[in-house]
Amino acid sequence: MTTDSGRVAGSSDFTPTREDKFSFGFWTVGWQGVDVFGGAVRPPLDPVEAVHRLSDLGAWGITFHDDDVSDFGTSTAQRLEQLAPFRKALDETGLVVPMVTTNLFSHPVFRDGGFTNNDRDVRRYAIRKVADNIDLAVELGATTFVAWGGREGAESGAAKDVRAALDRYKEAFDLLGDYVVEQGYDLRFALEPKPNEPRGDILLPTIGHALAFINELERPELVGLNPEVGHEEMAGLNYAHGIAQALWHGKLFHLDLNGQTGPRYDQDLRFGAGNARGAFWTVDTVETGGYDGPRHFDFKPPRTEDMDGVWASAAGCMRNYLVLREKSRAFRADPEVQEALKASRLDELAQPTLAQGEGIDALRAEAFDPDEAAARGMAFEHLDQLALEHLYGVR
Ligand SMILES: [Mn+2]
Repeated sequence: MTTDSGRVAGSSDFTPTREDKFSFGFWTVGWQGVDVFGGAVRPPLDPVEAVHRLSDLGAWGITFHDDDVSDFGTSTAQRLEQLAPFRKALDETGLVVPMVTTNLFSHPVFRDGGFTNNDRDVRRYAIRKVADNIDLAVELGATTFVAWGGREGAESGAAKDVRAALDRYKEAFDLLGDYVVEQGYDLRFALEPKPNEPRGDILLPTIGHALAFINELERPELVGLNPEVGHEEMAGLNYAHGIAQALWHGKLFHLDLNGQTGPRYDQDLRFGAGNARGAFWTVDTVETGGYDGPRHFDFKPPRTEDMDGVWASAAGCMRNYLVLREKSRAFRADPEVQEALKASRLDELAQPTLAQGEGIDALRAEAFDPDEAAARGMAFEHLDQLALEHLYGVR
């Protein structure tokens, strides 16, 4: 059966739609390729053009840092005025702004960070800058405010008293949480962990560190996570496991999808490039784990690319997600996979270890033969082979 558009019903041509909720940071397609070894390779991108091009590609949303769309130091009122053409483009296309974030890392004043800068004057300025940008975010309809503390960290030991810095980090989020509640804003914060780069060591380096920090805040319900694929993989961690735990805590407020090849500099490859197997399990976890927020891409089209390459890279992020989503669905629907899951006792893992009313005594009374249990294989290799065959496209 085919639809009007010629698509075969029940199969996908991997064309993104608004329902897929794909969003892009303006700084991704707008990245001019400036890195530590070289200057710009591409012209500046007009945010209005970014909105139209992303909309044409099938995206649903666009996000930005305050200083992406107007100069550092611009007041909120001036920013809103300057954003008039951008907002017109949003209206024309139907693209939304689900998230906004603040740049507390580019200007030299943030050389030692914002909220945890040793310089108290800078900390006071950083909080003010974020409060101003929260006003802007709400004005544009954003409900998530991402906080990446890229310069909150150190290169040397005595330079940063980590416990004092965490006190100041908490102070900032407590204050901003109060601000959001007092203003009646429908806005939640999403912390973005990263282990290093640009600082030698960044505070809240992983999902786990950030989750523990959130529990120390005065309004933990307002604060969750924005985990990035590359940031976890830079630390050698399993991103799918990380977001699964964030979901378990009810803290997966937002996502940064991109590609990374193991522990090295932050590559920000398009989603699906780099660790392809990790990308498969990422999509499987996002799609089956109860996450319904934006599928947000935070990647950097490599410096090798001209603007045609940039748009090809952006389209590739969405296409790879849809390809992997179809593979994940096919994997879950495969009767042989369902048998293999049972053979690997995933259904048993879902059962409580003790039955209702049982205690330690029941366990002590049990006749259990460790040698007999030790002889049972887990059958995980067959299960994983089936997953790889779906990923490799031979099932
Ligand atoms: Mn990154």
